Amino acid sequence: MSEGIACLWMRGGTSKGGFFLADDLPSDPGERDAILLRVMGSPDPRQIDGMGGGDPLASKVAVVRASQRPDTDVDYLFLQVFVDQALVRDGQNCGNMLAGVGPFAIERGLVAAKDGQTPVRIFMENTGQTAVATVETPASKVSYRGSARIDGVPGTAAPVPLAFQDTAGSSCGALLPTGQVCDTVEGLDVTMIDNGMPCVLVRAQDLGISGQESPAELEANSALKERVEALRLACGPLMNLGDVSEKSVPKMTLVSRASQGGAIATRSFIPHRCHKAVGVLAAVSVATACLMKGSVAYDLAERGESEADGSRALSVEHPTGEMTIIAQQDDQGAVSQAAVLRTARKLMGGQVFA
Ligand code: NQM
Repeated sequence: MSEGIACLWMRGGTSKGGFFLADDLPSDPGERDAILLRVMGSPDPRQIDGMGGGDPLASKVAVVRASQRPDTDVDYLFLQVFVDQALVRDGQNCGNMLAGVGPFAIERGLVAAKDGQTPVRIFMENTGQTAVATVETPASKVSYRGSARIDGVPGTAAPVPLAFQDTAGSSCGALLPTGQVCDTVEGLDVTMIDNGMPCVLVRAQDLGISGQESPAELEANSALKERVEALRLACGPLMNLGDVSEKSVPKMTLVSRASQGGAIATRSFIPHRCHKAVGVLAAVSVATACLMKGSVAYDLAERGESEADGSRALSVEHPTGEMTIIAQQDDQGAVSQAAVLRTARKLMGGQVFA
């Protein structure tokens, strides 16, 4: 395509990528994906011929449209453009890119800004669930500047709190797709859980590592990577995800005791590269497992006390800091709502060429 396509390039949380209006892309998914592969420069480990950053966290796309639903403002479809394979996948949400969706929707006139803060109700098309993002809009304009700080991103920016409800079973059909809080697969104890993101939790110690290694150390450990991938391929069908050999889920999350005063420590393969931080909905799923007796996370976790309103702050440690999930439990102890603080920044607006 020689004509440019309108887009904003934005950072959302600890990820970045292209934000498009659905009407600016072909409606045919095959045509759309061919364009997005060209835009990102995939497949190529360096993505040298495109906008992608040679890392799955910088090879992401958000497609946004006005919602036709009565209870949401916009629909958001997340697409993972693989870096070194010619694949574009919609089999997961992305809670980090989600942080850019509210500001983008206001910038593009899909949502009218209020003077102060503007809540944007977002239907997440990938899993059919809803999130609410609160965007700073002084004088009815999106403000990206502020004093909120999130680990994994230098400096400060305007806060974008995200609230999730009813994310259980987003892709797997049930919070615990096997019906068990713990299973043994490939000789390892695992908790297969989906509270917004299908994750396989496994104790780092059971894989012969401490769980405090850097992503570079873990990526250099080819024996570990092979074992984790074999486990992932075995868990996929058990989680109702089918053959996952060409999918970006489930995420493989190695858990260990927190070392910085948090609830638990994580190292996540997403699924082949090791996350420099942790995914938002992956952290919600980990926090949920920390509250479930019998899970591989339960005995490792420091749960602290819950507040009078039933909420509980769980700090999920990751390689570049931590992400605090505020989990709301119902009378049965199940996590019914979760909230997390993110920030976003508009980086570039213009036309991208495929
Ligand atoms: O779990 C990366 C990210 C994500 C996903 C990935 C995410 C989430 O950090 O909600 O945000 O797991 O592929 O952007």
